[in-house]
Amino acid sequence: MIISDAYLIVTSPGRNFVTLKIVTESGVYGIGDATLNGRELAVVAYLEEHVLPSLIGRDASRIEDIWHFLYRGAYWRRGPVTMTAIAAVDVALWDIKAKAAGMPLYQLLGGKSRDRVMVYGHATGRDIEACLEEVARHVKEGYKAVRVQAGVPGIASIYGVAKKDGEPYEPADAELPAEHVWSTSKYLNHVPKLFAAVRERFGDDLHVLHDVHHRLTPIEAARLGKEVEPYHLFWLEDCVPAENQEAFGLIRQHTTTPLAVGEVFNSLFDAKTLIENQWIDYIRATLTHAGGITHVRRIADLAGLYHVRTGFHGPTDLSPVCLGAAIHFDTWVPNFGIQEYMPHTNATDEVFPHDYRFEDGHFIVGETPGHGVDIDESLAKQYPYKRASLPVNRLEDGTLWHW
Ligand code: CS2
Ligand code: MG
Repeated sequence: MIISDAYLIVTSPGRNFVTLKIVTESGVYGIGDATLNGRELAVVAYLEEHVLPSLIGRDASRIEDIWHFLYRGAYWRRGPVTMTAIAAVDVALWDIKAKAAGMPLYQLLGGKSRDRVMVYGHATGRDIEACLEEVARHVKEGYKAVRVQAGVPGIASIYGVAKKDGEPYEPADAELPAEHVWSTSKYLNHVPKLFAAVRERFGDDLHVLHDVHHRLTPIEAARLGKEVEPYHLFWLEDCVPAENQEAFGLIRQHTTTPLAVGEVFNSLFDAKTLIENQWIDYIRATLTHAGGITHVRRIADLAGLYHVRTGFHGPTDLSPVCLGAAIHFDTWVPNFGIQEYMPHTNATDEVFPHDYRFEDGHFIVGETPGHGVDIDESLAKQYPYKRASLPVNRLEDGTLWHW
């Protein structure tokens, strides 16, 4: 299983994706997702300049050794670019190993812990009523869990809400960072009304999630967590920026609302303190940004010791390759929580043919050897890369805040 070639496919069917393809002398190949939203070409440069040349001639079956060659051998360890690059190599190698073994990836990990994987969809609206209509659409489509995000009166543009109701939400929508304005007080005074309206309309059984998107201070998050307890959310996500893991200890003292964090994490060390102190309930770090299956498996195992479950990040800025591999991981991992699911566009799904399928609010994993996702390279060529940046956020007084 000697690696004979390794190259990147950058394509933009509606948004940018970076895919790594590793080919072995036997012709068996694997693919990995290397997409880092708004920083795609940084990962391309890291892989092409510092990783791919050293893969040629290596034994593709030695996944653990190659992982450490790229992690310990990097010297400048961790960080989103490095760990996304490592993840792309890792997932491609697991894809090769499963194909060579003639089995779907979940079998190689340890077999099924469940027959289907519960997902949560995104219900958004520029106001509460519009959001409730989106919740109703998701419930009709069979979703058992829905993330709700609505506009806030007095805030022109807010995370998670498309410019036009019913349109897909794509934050990286400008070549250079758009500048949004944020008001914590307007948000905190308004958002509990959203959850009250959802419970009023849809009752208690629907799993309701919400993403604060890194914008509160710990005591503000504690206030919000306490105020929404009557609506028993499935989770409150990213309520504060998580570089300071200890902040979650303060939030935890004040509220029983479950907490989720970690989509921006890229290694176990970003989450270790949070998990060991049981300051969170769900860990969101997913395969593409946290070093691939080899590393995320270790995060999940540590989390399992402390009653923390997985809740993989899964927006449209992660490709179907990430989603496909994640569904295999979700099907195996003992401490599975939930899988985020934002449907990709038809153009994206055509570029990335796959065997996973959505059914009644869940994903059913495919049985194709490997992770079950491929890339149509000739179709991919039809969608050239176009720089797209994530927005930035300012407070009303102009302070550069967290987006
Ligand atoms: C969000 C993401 O899905 C989520 O939970 O936090 O959509 C996030 O904004 C994007 O991945 C940023 O590229
Ligand atoms: Mg999020």
